[in-house]
Amino acid sequence: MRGVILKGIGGFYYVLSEGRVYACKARGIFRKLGMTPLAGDKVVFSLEEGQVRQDFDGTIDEIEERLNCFDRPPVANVETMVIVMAARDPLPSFGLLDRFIVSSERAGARTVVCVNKTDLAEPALLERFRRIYTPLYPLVFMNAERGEGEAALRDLLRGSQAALAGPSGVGKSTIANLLLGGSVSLTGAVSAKSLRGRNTTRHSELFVSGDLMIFDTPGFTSFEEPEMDPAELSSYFPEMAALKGRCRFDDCAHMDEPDCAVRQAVSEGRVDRSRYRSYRDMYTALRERRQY
Ligand SMILES: Nc1nc2c(ncn2[C@@H]2O[C@H](COP(=O)(O)OP(=O)(O)O)[C@@H](O)[C@H]2O)c(=O)[nH]1
Ligand SMILES: [Mg+2]
Ligand SMILES: [Zn+2]
Repeated sequence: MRGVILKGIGGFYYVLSEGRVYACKARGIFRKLGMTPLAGDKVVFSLEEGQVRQDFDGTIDEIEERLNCFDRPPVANVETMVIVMAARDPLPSFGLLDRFIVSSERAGARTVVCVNKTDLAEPALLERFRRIYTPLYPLVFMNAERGEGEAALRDLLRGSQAALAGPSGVGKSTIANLLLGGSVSLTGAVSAKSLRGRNTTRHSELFVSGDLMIFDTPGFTSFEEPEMDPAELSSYFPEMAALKGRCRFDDCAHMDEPDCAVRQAVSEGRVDRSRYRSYRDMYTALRERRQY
């Protein structure tokens, strides 16, 4: 049988398959290979039949190849990364947003940008988000406290394993509750309380409600600076990647080289200045770290 791991606790993995949850153990081979099954893993498992005393339903035989996986929090297969910023409280940082976006792109996730707390926003700030990000990613404006924007986000997340990432206080838990709200989790563990509030989540869990699948991920409040070759960076800025091959030098870093198509595009307003600034800041940081 095939299914997806909702969570792992105390050596048991709770696998959702065709609307039912099975408590499974993992074959010893995974430990030998140094592989830990993670919430979000797609697995093949077999049911244990005819045991005298069954304290579990099945055994995980295979873990399907992962799209991506993360250590902190420990989850696999984040298909959609919703990056949440608040319009205020806390004030957004475009540089931070772009760093989150690069991490998402690098992980091969589909990126969605969500601006919450629109009720507290200066209209000019929302306009700035709209101008910069509308051409690049799906952009959702929300007031999670009032449920505004919920339908738009729901439409984007249908059928895709999604995580909410962003600084603390921006409303990730409020949004998760809104999307999953009122539904009884298949594991019986979801409650508004477990998603909200102070109690830090000790394990990662994938919550399923109808056709939504959302990781409870208090850990996605900061990404570590991705360790990568600085030359890779521009490939995670789609508007720069689109200009690939147009610079004078094939290995142009789009920093100070002559006849750089990216800098040309910035000066003509085809690539946003704030995005380019984020690129420069990240590039410089990556290059400096390489020198040690
Ligand atoms: N004004 C306003 N407050 C919100 C909104 N969404 C969430 N909040 C509040 O912002 C605070 C932080 O929300 P929370 O979901 O815990 O943020 P998290 O740290 O990202 O999980 C809470 O007091 C929420 O009630 C919103 O759309 N507007
Ligand atoms: Mg939270
Ligand atoms: Zn260039």
